[in-house]
Amino acid sequence: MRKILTLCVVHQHPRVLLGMKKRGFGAGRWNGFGGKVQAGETIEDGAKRELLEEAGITVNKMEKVGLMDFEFQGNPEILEVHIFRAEDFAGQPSESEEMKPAWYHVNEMPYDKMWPDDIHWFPLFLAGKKFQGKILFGEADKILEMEIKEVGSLV
Ligand code: 6U4
Repeated sequence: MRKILTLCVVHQHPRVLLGMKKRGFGAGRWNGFGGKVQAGETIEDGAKRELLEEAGITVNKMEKVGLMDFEFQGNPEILEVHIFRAEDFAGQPSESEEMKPAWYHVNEMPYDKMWPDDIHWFPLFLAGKKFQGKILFGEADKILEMEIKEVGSLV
């Protein structure tokens, strides 16, 4: 069983826009913006919709840079997360019920308050690489197995 999710990070070097997730899955962690793709929308359209809903900004152009499968031990569901990079946007990042946005300098990423996999792929993201991988999480979101590789293009 696969669940398709989006994750979009605005990267205006040397800063990135992250959001503190206030509720739901991953609450209490800084992350990109995103969520479930809805019936009838493309994955990219889903990512744009979530950016608007969660951060109040509009993005025209985004690039898919990562594809990660996340699994939790004992749970048959696979989270297929499509990761996008955006640079230009319109509007003013603003707090929503779900997320509180903040800019972080790329050298001061709050990795200890992010998903534990992020420290492994964000350096690729920040270097402008494309990547693909999978992670198996155990108790307390501890990483049990991890495979991340740089790829030339994404399917
Ligand atoms: P709703 O429907 O709002 O209750 P919720 O359960 O809060 O949904 P949702 O839809 O916001 O979850 O999606 C979770 C978000 O977390 C997506 O943007 C993908 C992201 N995400 C999930 N696992 C992640 C992981 N291991 N590392 C990461 N982001 C992850 O960096």
